Amino acid sequence: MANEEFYQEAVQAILDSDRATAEDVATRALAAGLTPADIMQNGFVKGIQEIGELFDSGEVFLPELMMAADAMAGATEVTNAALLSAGGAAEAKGKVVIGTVQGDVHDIGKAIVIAYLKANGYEVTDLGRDVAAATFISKAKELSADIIGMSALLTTTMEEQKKVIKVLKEEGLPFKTVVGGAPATQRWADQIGADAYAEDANDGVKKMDALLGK
Ligand code: B1M
Repeated sequence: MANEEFYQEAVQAILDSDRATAEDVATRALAAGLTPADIMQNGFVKGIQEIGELFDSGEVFLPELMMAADAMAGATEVTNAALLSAGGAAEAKGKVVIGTVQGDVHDIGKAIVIAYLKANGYEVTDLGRDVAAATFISKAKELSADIIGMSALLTTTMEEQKKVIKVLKEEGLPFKTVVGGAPATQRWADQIGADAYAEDANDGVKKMDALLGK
């Protein structure tokens, strides 16, 4: 089966909100030699973006969006498991605490970022979603983290990234910060004083490596 056919099946599984098929396509694509990044970026992510556009234009509603997200979560679990079994350095490059900011429940992208970080030798603590600024900071202190990673998918919740960084600066805390999520940009990161902006999971690894001199 050609790669393109897997990509189309992956897009369709998300459009159909069909978790079982999404998991099956991911499993077959990996067995056929596609990488987790290939099948995610060219297939499943395209599908969830298409659903997002349909939601935007009022052609699908929140229940459909939630079901598509569930199918996406199934595919992500399969590809993330493959990433993790392939990677893993002997000694951790650094400690990262990561979460989706307060008021925001989008966590599909964060799950992908976490899998990439772990596969590339980072010790990662997932704080989950809807994480308060105070929790990012107290967990980073408790675990002596090197980096705080914050994901935000809503223009309204991006402000939470700013809030965390403001407190860190006020308290003179040493943690590096990386911000990501669809509405975040390098400009936003500069504006709020984040140490780095990451466009996607791969970029997240690169930016954290650079911050820690790895
Ligand atoms: Co929502 N949603 N959603 N949603 N949703 C968006 C984000 C939206 C753009 C859809 C739209 O209108 N077109 C829109 C936001 C508009 C805006 O703010 N400008 C939106 C809205 C409005 C909402 C609700 C308000 C809808 C409502 O209730 N009326 C609501 C908000 C709930 C809340 O959070 N309080 C809501 C709810 C949901 C669901 C629960 C149904 C579901 C999320 C399920 C889940 O995550 N468990 C959902 C989904 C699935 C989406 C879309 C369709 C897809 C998001 C996604 O998973 N993308 C999204 C539309 C879109 O993005 N096109 C949309 C795939 C994922 C792999 O990409 O998350 O960008 P992404 O992650 C990437 C990079 O951004 C980066 O790497 C990842 C991997 O490459 N990255 C990082 C992300 N975090 C990073 C952190 C890093 C580094 C890189 O370091 C720390």
